[in-house]
Amino acid sequence: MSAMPLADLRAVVGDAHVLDDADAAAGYLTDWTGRWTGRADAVIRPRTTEEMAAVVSACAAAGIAICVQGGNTGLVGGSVPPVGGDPADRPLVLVTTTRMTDIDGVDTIGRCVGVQAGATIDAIDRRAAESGLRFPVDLASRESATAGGLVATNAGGIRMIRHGNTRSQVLGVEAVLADGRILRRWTSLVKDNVGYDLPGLLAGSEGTLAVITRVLFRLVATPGDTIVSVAAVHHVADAIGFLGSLTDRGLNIEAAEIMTEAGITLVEEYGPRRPVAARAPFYVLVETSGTGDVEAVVLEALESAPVADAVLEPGPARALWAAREQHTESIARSSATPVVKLDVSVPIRALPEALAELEAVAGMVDHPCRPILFGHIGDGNIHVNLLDVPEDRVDELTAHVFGIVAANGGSISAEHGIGRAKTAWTHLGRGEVDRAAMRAVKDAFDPAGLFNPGVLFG
Ligand code: 2HG
Ligand code: ZN
Repeated sequence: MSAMPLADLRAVVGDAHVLDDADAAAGYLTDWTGRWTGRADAVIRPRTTEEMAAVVSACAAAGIAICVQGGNTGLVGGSVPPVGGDPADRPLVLVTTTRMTDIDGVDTIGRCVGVQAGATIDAIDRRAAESGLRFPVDLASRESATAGGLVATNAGGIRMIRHGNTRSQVLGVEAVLADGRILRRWTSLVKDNVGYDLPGLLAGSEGTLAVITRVLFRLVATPGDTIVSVAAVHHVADAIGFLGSLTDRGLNIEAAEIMTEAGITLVEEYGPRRPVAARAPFYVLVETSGTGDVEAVVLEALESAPVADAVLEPGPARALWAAREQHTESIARSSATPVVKLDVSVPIRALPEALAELEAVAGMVDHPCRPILFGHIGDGNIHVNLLDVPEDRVDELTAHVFGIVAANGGSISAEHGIGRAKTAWTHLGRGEVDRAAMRAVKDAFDPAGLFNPGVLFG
């Protein structure tokens, strides 16, 4: 192994974009939740795919591990290097796509747009809107979360119920392989069935197979008139019933979220007003679209559903969304310790039981901790957030949560991925043969294990 080729890297990206000073690099090394702070010998900021390829080539030749970072909004520690640096003791660099923000013109006939990996959701959606279209992936962190990160984690988000996950939006990718060669699958053809779906494989690979540098995304039509309603309900089953009565009436569900009284009370302390006057254990927010008088149909559905109280407003209804969207930040501000974030899913029919069991988890350890549950009810996806958990109780609580999830036929990672947080638990979600096949794919793409060591495989 040779020493860090800093001069070569500087020649590729420019002096200003190789940060080997601890203070300059610090902002890139702690993840959004504050739980993980990694160690890297330098932070590298390439501008183009070719620069990224040259950086990877130089690192590969010198046996240097490479961690990849987009908007650093991930919630499982996958966007920062390992705490002690590379587990195999090699030098390690963090490459960030922060300067790779170009967005092409929209192809209005093929309904797609090519973007660099560092383009944010918000910027891509604004470009799509110029052509009357919409980027089908949306998350509360839309102003920071980037294309590369969305694809690498196969992000879900609030529009997944309508359009599917990020993988379903990827028509093409450009990515740098572990030896520095550039893989390019770039076609707006919806029918193109030649061999393995490599873009689909890179989606959800969490930076362990290649560095995604550009993405060709599908765009969708904007939904026209939408109605956002928030209903207070006494039982999760009532929320599910309300959703059913909307779809039975022919409406499209654009988003369907659930919150609890504890969550709304906490968020209210940080600004957003209560969306509904009445108090109830649960609140369901649904954005609907359709043809004809959508508002009248939603009102009719609300009248037939067992809801305690409800409000509705034409979309985008940002004020109604605020209480839901500010859960993550309010929770982070309120917890005395880094929040334990367990993003799980269960079959929708199991939600009422599973939510009750998950709420009770806090009482299972001998230390007061506060659970706040919320999530994407239409996808059976619950974000279990445990506040004030001392570090030495994290594993115990995680085991309880995942036990409940497994008993209810659910998944230990619904939409955030595995990252560093869940590597010890993947056996709960994938069998031995399945894990061995994933390992074989990793070894084929990255035989020296240079990319994102410690992510996904532990
Ligand atoms: C959301 O749905 C995100 O807002 C974040 O997936 C979830 O903070 C969380 O636990
Ligand atoms: Zn979510």
